[in-house]
Amino acid sequence: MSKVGVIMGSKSDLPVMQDAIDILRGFDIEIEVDIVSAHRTPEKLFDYSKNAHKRNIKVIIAGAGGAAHLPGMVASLSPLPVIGVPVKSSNSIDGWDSVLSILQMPGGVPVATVALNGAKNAGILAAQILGCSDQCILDKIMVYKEGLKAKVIDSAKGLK
Ligand code: RP5
Repeated sequence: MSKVGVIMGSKSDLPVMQDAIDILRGFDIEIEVDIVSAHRTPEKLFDYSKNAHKRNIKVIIAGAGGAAHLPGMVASLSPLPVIGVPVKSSNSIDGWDSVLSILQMPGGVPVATVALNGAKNAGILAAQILGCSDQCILDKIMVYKEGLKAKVIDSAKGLK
């Protein structure tokens, strides 16, 4: 089965990254979660990035805060699509540091960057990528979107 790799620079990122894990589990998508630090475990970063696609991982979600080099470095080494989650961490000034570190990649090395702490959307985007070649996942995404619509319509009831 195709998998999504969910990695983060520190265990302190887990409360934010849990949203990606939860939504992917909700779609019954297999995930592999790990801590990979660009600055503290550069050899592990290299090994992970060079080999993730050999374990049937199809998309990588990478979250990091502060000087957030993890998603960009993974994208530089891996052939897989990388979704970056900027995390507002203890060493972030106000979050913009993480956002810009992940967003402003040079041409040729894309990282699909979601909003600050936007791990839930990263999970949905990863599911949508897998859904391009897996009808079962695509069906679940359509059901999920119907659910979003129903919630908005319900919330408007009784307002008029
Ligand atoms: C980044 O530094 C991590 O991704 C984390 O967001 C931040 C702080 O890490 P800790 O000092 O909490 O381990 O590399």
